[in-house]
Amino acid sequence: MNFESLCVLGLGYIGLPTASTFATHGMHVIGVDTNPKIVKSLNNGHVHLFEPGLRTLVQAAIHSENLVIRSKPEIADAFIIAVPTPFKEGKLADLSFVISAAEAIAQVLEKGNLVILESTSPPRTTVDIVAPILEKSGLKAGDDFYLAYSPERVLPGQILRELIENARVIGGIEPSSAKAGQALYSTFVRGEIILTDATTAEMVKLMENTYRDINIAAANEFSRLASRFEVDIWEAISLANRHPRVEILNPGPGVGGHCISVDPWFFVEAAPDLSNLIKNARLVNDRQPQFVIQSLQKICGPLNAKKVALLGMAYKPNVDDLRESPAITVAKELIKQGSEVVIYEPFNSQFTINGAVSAGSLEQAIQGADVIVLLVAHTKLTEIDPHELQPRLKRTVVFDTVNGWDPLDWEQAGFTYYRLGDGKNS
Ligand code: SAJ
Repeated sequence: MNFESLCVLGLGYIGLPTASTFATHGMHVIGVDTNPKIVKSLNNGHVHLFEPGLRTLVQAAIHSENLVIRSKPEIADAFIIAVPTPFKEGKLADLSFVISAAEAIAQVLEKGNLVILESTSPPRTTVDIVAPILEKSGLKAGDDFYLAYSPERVLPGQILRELIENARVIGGIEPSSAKAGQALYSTFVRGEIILTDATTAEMVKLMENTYRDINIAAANEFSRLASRFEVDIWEAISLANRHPRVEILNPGPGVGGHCISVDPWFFVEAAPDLSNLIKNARLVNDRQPQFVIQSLQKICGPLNAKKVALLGMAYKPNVDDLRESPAITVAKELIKQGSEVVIYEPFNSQFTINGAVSAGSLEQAIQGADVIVLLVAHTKLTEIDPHELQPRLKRTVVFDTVNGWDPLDWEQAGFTYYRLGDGKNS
C-alpha cells in the first residue's frame, strides 16, 4: 500500500500539526477547514493557534508546496478526519462535525482509498456512523476502501514531538484497514504502531482520558478533605507519593481543555448504568472552581466589591487554549458575586469575559488588587519574582491554586500567601 496524497479534514490543534508533519515528510497534503477565516489566514501564512514550533512547521510545509489549504476535500489516496467532537446541551456528544466531514469525503471517495477517523468519539462511531455515511458513495467499507480509527494522544504543549514519538494505536474495521493505516502513519511515526479493531481503539482513547480525569478528581477531592482537616495537601501528597505504588496527581482549580473534561461523558452517555465512578469524577472536577471560590471567601471574607486579579485563563500551563477552562468558571463566579475582576492571560491578552477587565500586562492586572489569584502555572507567571513587584503592592493577599509559587519567597517579599488546600483557610 502506497499513499502519496492525503486530505486532512479539520485544521485545529491536531489536524494542522498532523497535516504539516505529513507534508514535511514528503506527502502531498490538502489541509481542509470549513472555516473561511482559518483557510484565509493559513493561506496568508498566519497560524491561528499557538503550539510550540507549530508556526515554523506550518510555514515550512506550505513553503515546500506539499501542503495546500482548501475549504473542502479533494480526491486523494487517504483522508484523515480530525474535526472536533464537542458536547452539546446535557453533556451529549456532538458528532455533527464528524458526520459532515464523512459526508464531504463520500463525495470524492474512490476505490482503494483509506479513511481514518482521529476525532475522539463514542464507542462504535467508526462502524455505526462513519462507515454507513461513506458507503453512500456506492463503495463498500472494508471491501472497496479501507476504514480505521486512530486516536490522537498528543499532549498540548508537546504536540509536535509526541506526534512522532508516541505509540500509535490503529483500529481497522477489518485487518487490512488497520494495515493500511499503519502504512500511512509509518511516513513519520517513530513510536510503536499497534494494530487492533476500530471499536477497541475508540475505547482505548476514552479510557486513557477517563483514567486521568478520575485520578485528578482524587487529587481534587483530597484537597478539599485536607482543607477540612487543616492539613497541607501539597505536603501530604508529596509524602504519600513516596510509596512505591502511589502517584497522586496535582489538585488545582479544576479540569479543562477539550479532551479530559469532555471525553468521559461519552462513556456516561453511551452506558449510564455502568459509569457511576466516571460520572462522579467528572462532577468532582467540575465543582473544583467552586472550591476555589469557597477558599477565597474564607481568606478574604465576602467577595463583593473586592478587587480580584486572576492570573492565567488558559486551561493549563503554557498553552493559549481557553476551552472549558476552569479559570473562566472562577472568573464568572466572582463576577456573579460582585467582585471587581481583572483577568490576565499572558498567551492571549485580548481575551475578554463579560463583566471583567482584561489587563494587557501583569502590572496592570495586579494594580490595586485586594487579592492576586494564580490560576494557571504558566512559566511566565511562576517566574514572577515577588521581590521585584512594586513595594506598595506588598501585604496584598496572594492565593496560589496550582502550587506555582514558593510560599517563603512571597512571604519574605511581604505578601500574605495562601495555597489551595493548604489547610490554612479552613
Ligand atoms: N490537571 C490537573 N492536575 C494534574 C494534571 C492535569 O488539574 O495533575 C488539569 C490541567 O490543568 C488541565 C486538565 O487537567 O486543566 C487536562 O490537562 P492534561 O495535561 O492532563 O491533559 P490534556 O487535556 O492537555 O491532554 C490529554 C492527554 N491525555 C492523557 O494524558 C491521558 C493527551 O495525551 C491527549 O492526547 C489529550 O488529552 C487529548 O487530545 O485527548
